[in-house]
Amino acid sequence: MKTLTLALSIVFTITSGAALAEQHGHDVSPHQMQTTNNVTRIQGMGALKAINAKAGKVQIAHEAIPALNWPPMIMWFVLRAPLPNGIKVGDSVHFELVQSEKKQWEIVMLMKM
Ligand SMILES: [Cu+2]
Repeated sequence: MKTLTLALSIVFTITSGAALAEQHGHDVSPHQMQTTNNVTRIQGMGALKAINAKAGKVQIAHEAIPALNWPPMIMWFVLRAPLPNGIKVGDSVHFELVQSEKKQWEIVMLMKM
């Protein structure tokens, strides 16, 4: 009986983990982040994967961002901050995100680590 309970809880853990990954969307505001006038800045770390200077976007393989319930993943971000001099694809970066009016998380600070 104990073995069965344990097995069931393992299955449950794996399933909920997968469900969480599927829910990871960047245009939806997580409910715990609702604020009125405060600007919430979220810290992130990762590796720079690509730069699209023309579109003002950077692709980052970011680490998990618990504050947003995001697992590690590779994604494009709108860059609202200047691209640091000499930064290149492959560099480790630290960044800060602010949510846009369209509920999109955009980079307002990008720094090479
Ligand atoms: Cu992401």
